This record gives sequence, C-alpha cells and structure tokens, in this order.
Amino acid sequence: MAVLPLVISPDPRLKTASKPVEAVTDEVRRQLEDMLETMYAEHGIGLAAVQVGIMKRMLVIDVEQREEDGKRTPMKFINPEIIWESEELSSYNEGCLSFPSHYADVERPAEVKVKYLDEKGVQKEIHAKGLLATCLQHEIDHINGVTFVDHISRVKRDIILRKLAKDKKLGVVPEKRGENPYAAKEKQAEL
Ligand code: GNR
Ligand code: NI
Repeated sequence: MAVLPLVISPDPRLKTASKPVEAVTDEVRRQLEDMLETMYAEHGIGLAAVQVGIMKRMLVIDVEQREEDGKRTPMKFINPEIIWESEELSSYNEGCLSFPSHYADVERPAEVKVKYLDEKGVQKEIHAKGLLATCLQHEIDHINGVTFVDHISRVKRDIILRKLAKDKKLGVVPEKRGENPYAAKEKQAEL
C-alpha cells in the first residue's frame, strides 16, 4: 500500500476524461487500495483515480469515517454510470483535494442511482442519498474531466483558479500552506 501524490489544479489531467477499466485485475485492485490509503491520509471523503494521475474510470469513497474510533467503511466503484437522478436538488459546500483550501456551494440532484463494477468485477447498483449522492457525483465528474468549479459562477471559478495557479508558481504545497510564508516570498523575489 502507498500514499500517492495528489494532482493539484491547474493540471490538464483534471480536465481530461478517464478511460474505462477493461478488466478488473490485481493491478486495478492494488491501485484502489493505494487510492483509499491516499484518501484517508489526506482526510478526504472521496478520491477519483485521476487525482493520483491514474486515468482510469474508478473511484473510492468513505463518507462515514470517524476520526475518533478510526472506523472505516471504504467503498470502491469501477466504471460507474449514473442511471437515474432525482428532480429534487440539494446544495452542499464542496471542497476538493485537487483544489486545496477552496470551497463553494454546489447544487446537484439530491439522489442518484449508480451502476458500477465492484472490485471482483461484479455488476452492482446503488441508490445514494445525502452526502454519498453528492460525493458520488463529484467523483464521477472527475472521471469525466469535470470539477466542482465547473458548477459555480465564472467570477468565483476564476478567483479560485487564479489563486491556485499563483500557488503553483510560488511552489506553495498544500501541507505547507500558511506555515512558511518566507519560503514562498523568497521564490517570489526570484521571479
Ligand atoms: O474530501 C472531499 N470532501 C467533499 C466535500 C463535499 C463534496 C465533495 C467532497 S469530495 C472531497 C475529496 C475529493 O476531492 N474528491 O474528489
Ligand atoms: Ni474532488
């Protein structure tokens, strides 16, 4: 198992659709385990393969993890497809590990039915509501090259994208954000 480095915006891979998984092999199962380890290490509730540079249509989710007792309920989805969505919408203040420190309200269908393959390659279906429905749609967007900022106003999106582009230029990595402003300032002076 391994914690993999995250793909952070701006990055062309975040705008690229991932490829269907042709066969559920041991390699695919290993990659899903690494994705879960990465998601837990980064305190995320979901992670799409593209976010660790794997351009395959697969994702992991755990919307029930509790930091206190360490209880985990990992879920794995391969080649997921939304086959039904509710007319009722719900709004959630979303974040994304590929857009560190930025949040925005996103409105999406409140419930979805998703068809997918499990890690044994068996076809499954799930009727998701609440945070699981929100998270599944956020992750399925990722494997289609879509991110949460594509659902917000252009003004808000441009503010977030400009800040992240600047952070990348200055070499501000998520863990170091706010910790050592001098390192970033020195880099800035070099530019
Ligand atoms: O950790 C995450 N939290 C979150 C909160 C609201 C809606 C979606 C998410 S997913 C996000 C992790 C991530 O970036 N997954 O792609
Ligand atoms: Ni995300």
